[in-house]
Amino acid sequence: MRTLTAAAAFSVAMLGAAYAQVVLKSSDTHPDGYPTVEGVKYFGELVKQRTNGRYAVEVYHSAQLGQEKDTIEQVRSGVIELNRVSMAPFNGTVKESIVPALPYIFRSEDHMHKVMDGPIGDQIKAAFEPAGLVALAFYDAGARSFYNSKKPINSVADLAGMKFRVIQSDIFVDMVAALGANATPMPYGEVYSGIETGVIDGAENNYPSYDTAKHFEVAKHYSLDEHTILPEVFVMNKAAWDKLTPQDQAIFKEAAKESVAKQRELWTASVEKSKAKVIAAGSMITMPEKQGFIDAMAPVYAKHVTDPVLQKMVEDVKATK
Ligand code: GTR
Repeated sequence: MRTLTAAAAFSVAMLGAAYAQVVLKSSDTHPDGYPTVEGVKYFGELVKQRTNGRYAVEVYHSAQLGQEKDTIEQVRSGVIELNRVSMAPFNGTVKESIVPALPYIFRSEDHMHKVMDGPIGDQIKAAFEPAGLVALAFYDAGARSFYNSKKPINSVADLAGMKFRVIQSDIFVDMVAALGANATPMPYGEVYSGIETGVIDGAENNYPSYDTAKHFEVAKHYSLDEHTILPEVFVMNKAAWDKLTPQDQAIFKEAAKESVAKQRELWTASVEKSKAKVIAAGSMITMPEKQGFIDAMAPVYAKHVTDPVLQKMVEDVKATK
């Protein structure tokens, strides 16, 4: 009898634990194994451990839940609880997200880290709240550069009249126009066929994206102009966040912070791996003369940095040592 009662109590406890688990869905456009996917998985493991299994995270990689712009709507409305996306698609909704997307605003990846890990990063995080989101972490995405199927790019003049897919942000459209080329914003998932069919001449991204999205197969010329060192952002639906106890919020925050260190480590390794892979596959790399690109960006700043809040932020970024 005693054994039976104990067994019954045990299964009730198990049942209770199973029902108590809240599964949070997270989206990512990248394939399994990509540093952002692994960063969020790591976050999920820490959260699960530290909440004794009350919360778990399921990462839907490879754009299973849709293209980035659509999944941003899903996380804002609460259809999914979490999302890892680039900062650029937020440029139209979260004003402060414009700052890290500006061309050549960061002197180096180290400079970007100092800014995003400090008070300006906190200011940007806070700006996501009115959009119904809590920005949990910023992840690395290296520097974005142009690649194309037509010819090597060594200077701004070489870009004249070419057609590039850009990430969905007006900053990028205007940046490409300022360089004398044409920009078409389109979802990431359509870029490969766009280049293959000649609808566009190329796109712009970092080494790991150029590699894992297989764009290197159709665009052999990669020119490292490094126009933006654009971080990623890992966001949570604000209503879902508000349901957490303060103790659980602290667990989520700490897990997010630890996942940043993990993601950065994986990022550095993946850049090297992708670089070696695309070069071995025949990609031709050029190092264009950068100053011409930097000088061409004045109209982008003149158009997008008119708001005093943004002007101050840009100054603060520049002053960050
Ligand atoms: C990648 C980024 C993705 C996505 C993609 C794009 O570097 O990690 O989140 O924004 O670029 O260009 O659409």
